[in-house]
Formats: sequence, C-alpha cells, structure tokens
Amino acid sequence: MSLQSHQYTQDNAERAYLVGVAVRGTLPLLSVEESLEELMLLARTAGLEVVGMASQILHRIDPKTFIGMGKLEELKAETEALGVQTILFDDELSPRHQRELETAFGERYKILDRSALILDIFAMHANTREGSLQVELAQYEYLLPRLTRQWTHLERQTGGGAARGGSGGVGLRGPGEKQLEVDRRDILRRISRLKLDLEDVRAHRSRHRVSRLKAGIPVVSVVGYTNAGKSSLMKAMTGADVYVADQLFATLDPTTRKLGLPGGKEILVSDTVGFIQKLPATLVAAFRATLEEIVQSDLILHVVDSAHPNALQHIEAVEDTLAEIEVPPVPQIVVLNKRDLWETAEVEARFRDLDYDQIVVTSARQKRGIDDLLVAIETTLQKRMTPIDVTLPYQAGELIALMHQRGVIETETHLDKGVHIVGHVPPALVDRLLAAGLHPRKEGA
Ligand SMILES: Nc1nc2c(ncn2[C@@H]2O[C@H](COP(=O)(O)OP(=O)(O)OP(=O)(O)O)[C@@H](O)[C@H]2O)c(=O)[nH]1
Ligand SMILES: [Mg+2]
Repeated sequence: MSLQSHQYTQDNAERAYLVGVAVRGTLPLLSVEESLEELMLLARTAGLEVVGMASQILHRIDPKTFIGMGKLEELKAETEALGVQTILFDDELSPRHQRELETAFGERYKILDRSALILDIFAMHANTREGSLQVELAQYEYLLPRLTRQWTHLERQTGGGAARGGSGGVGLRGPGEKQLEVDRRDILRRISRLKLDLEDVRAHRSRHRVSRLKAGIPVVSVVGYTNAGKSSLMKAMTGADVYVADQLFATLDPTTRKLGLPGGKEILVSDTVGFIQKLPATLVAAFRATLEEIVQSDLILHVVDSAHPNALQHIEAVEDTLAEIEVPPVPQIVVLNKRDLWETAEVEARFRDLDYDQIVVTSARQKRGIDDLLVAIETTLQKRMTPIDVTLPYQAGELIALMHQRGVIETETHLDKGVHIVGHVPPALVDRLLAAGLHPRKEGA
C-alpha cells in the first residue's frame, strides 16, 4: 500500500483523496501509479485539493464495494484523519459500487469517479451551445442509473440548485447552472429535449460543412492526447488566438482557421477536444458529432507531447479513440511536439519504432519545425489529388484561378481555344470541372 499525504494549503478547496486499483492479469495502458498521477492533474483542473492517494492490487474487483473490505476500513481511518470531503476513484464505478461505497463511508463523504470528474471539467470548459448541450447530455446519461442519496444530498447542500464554480463542489457542476433533478422521469424528459436541441444545432452546422465541401478546401484536423500542445500548434501555424493552458481539456469546442501553405494553397485547420485514457463512454457518445469533423477530414495531425514519460501510451490511447469513433484510413502525420523539453538522445530513440509514414518534430512554444510541418502537410495532401489534363476556355477564369489556389499546376499553355493545364487538383475540383462540362483527362489516360 502506498499512502502519501500532501501538505494542507490555506484555502477552502474541496479536499480529495484518490484511490486506484490494479487487477491482476489485466494489462492496462498505464500503471496504477501513472494513472493516479494523471487523475491528480484532472482533480486539480477541477479545483480539488488532493491530500492523499492510495492504490491496491486486487485479484478481482469486489462486486459490492469495489475495493476489499480490509482496504475500505483502512481508507475510512485515513480519510477521516486527513479531513477529506471527497473520495475519488480512478475507475468508473458501477451504480452498485457507488451505492455501496456511499453507505460504507457515510453521509459526510462524497464518492466520485474519474468519469464524473471528467464530465465536470467538460461542463466547466464548454463555451458553445453545442458543447454545453453535449456535456449536459453526457452528464444526464451518466447520472440516470446512479440516482442515489449522493445527488439528493448534494442538492440539499446547494439549496436545490446545481452550482457552477464553488459552492456545490465538484461533481455536480452542470452547464448553465441547471438543477440536477432527482426524478428519473424528469431526467428522461430532459435527455429527449437535449437530443432534439442538439439535432437543431447540428443541422445548422452541417449546412456549413456542405458549403465548405463545395469550396473544396482540404480540412486538416489536429488531434491528440489532452495537453499535448494542439492549440499551441494551431496558434503557431495560423496565428489564431486560441486558448492555450497547462490544463487538461482546455479546449472543448472546435476552432477552425484558414491557412496558406508555402506553395500558395489554402487549407482549413481544426483544433479540437483532446483525448485521454478511460474517457467516459457517455462522453464519447455525446461528442460524436464534434468528433465527426475528424472523421470527415482530409488529413490528421496527431500531436504528441514527446517529452511526456507516457508519450507512447498516449499515442495508443489516441489511436484507440480514433478507432472507436470509426475514423476511416485518413493520412496521418505524427507531430512530436515539445521538442524543446528533450534533453537526451534517448528520448529520440524512444520513437524510433513508431510506424507512421510521416513524422515531424516541432516545438510549438519556440515556433520550431513549423515550416517542415507545413511542407509535410502540402506533400501529403498532394498525394490525395487527382492528376488532370484539361483545356479550359478563356472565360473560365474563376476556375483557372481556383486550380492555381487549390491544386498544383505543372504546365499551363495558352492555345487558341483556351488554356491547356496539366497538374493535380483535389477531387472536389474535378467535380466542379465536370459540372462545367469540361472533361479533365487523367495524365497518360
Ligand atoms: N515546452 C513546451 N511547452 C509547450 C509546447 N507546446 C505547448 N506547450 C505547453 O503545453 C501546455 C498545453 O498546451 P495546449 O496547446 O493548451 O495543449 P492542448 O493539446 O491544446 O490541450 P487541451 O486543449 O487541454 O487538450 C501549455 O502550457 C503550453 O504552453 C512546446 O512545444 N514546448
Ligand atoms: Mg487545446
């Protein structure tokens, strides 16, 4: 058993105690200690003060109390001595575990799990209407099977309204200061309402997507583990004023910016929500539409905090989530970011076995490697273009300009009947040519 107590700091933050388990015979991505370390960052992001943590190796999860009876008694004594208010489990507790633990610890303690905490952080960070609706939906779906003493208890504490920020505490911050109703039927009604509202918001957004597709501008999605430096990289590439913070899940709502590549072509770069191991299932489900932007993109930039000791596990967790949201085989560039924090060649050696076509090393903070990255984006996108050989009438000036903007022109010859162009253009532009009654012959065809 490893117990460590942290110094009490002088403020009125909620005092939390973290609990992790390792089950013999399972192979989790991170060790229980590494995962608890991550949970501590999540807890701090949510405004909790972590005053201690414990881990236990189990043969199996106890169907009633999650951890063993002996451990439970130990924890009760330890948390009592530390004046703990919240006990935070690193794994998602089943509704039954939640109930049994609440009974075992008694009224004074709040029992939370990693999922509730992540949902809470998302609720704090959602800025757009779609983001807020999605988080609220995920929160209610998570709550529905768990309607227990916990929530009536919390409701009493906050005088009947879920508080944002401080007074009610972590684990019940709803977007828009909405009351977390304790009645199942109310929650079910609320869930259907949220789904309808989301459909509305999304109908709007997909219209935008259609117009973007018509414009034929390639879309590049920036994905990666939370805190990898996605927003910083977006900022370094486009100069966009996006929010950068040493926090988990600083970015929730996607931001898209236009960017000119060195060869003159334009692309759209989208920054989006980060991933983490053990991401709550209700959250992935609720954020599916946001994540669909990734599914629809022409290229994925997978940003990695290359200085993090668990960088390889982070890459795996991101790959798992991409597979979960069924991203088709879109070309991927792995961006090993935070290069400025490397100290030895050993770090470089860690990534030697990475199996990706394109790997670029950057420091978003020092704006290094950005030019290489832009060239890599350009080359990768070009591979996705269609070779063409077409003669356009002189009146088709707009189309010719578009071909210069979006494609790569190898030769352009001015003939009597028009402009003869040989080169590569994005598939969407081929459609435009066909629609204009022009037949772009493929090279060598
Ligand atoms: N040293 C160093 N720090 C960096 C670099 N890039 C980003 N950071 C820092 O890493 C932290 C996270 O950066 P963000 O750009 O917010 O990361 P993100 O991936 O967008 O994070 P989320 O939106 O929270 O998932 C911030 O403190 C950045 O200043 C880098 O190249 N070097
Ligand atoms: Mg971000």
